[in-house]
Amino acid sequence: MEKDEQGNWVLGFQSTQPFPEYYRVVITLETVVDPTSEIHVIEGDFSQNAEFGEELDIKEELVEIKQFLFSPSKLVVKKGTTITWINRDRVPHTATSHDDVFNSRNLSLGESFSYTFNDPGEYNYFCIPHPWMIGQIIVEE
Ligand SMILES: [Cu+2]
Repeated sequence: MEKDEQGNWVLGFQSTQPFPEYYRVVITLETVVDPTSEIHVIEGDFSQNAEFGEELDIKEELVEIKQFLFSPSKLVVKKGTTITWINRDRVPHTATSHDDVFNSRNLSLGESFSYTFNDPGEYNYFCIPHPWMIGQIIVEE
């Protein structure tokens, strides 16, 4: 581990959440610990682009596609939120908006697609091979 200018320990890790990317994590330690000791983060913020000292605002959400369902099927988020869909099924699925705002194309097992919602509104989407699979994203100001 390394320390940043503020004395925070900085480490890289692969999120236990099923995000497909690595996140940088800043932990402020309230006690002195041996840097080789194992640290368990019970509560924390994470962000891909956070600067040191910046207040972290989590704007990432995950929708899992499994057993022919979008889960959660409805999400309410703030504008600027990036949503990642990941396919957990063995058959390909898509996340395709009705108005062509986003289209993941076919996602195989384990593949993911991300889209950042910068405009408030209601986005309805479905899966092209299985059009009865539907979901909704509501983006608030
Ligand atoms: Cu599908």
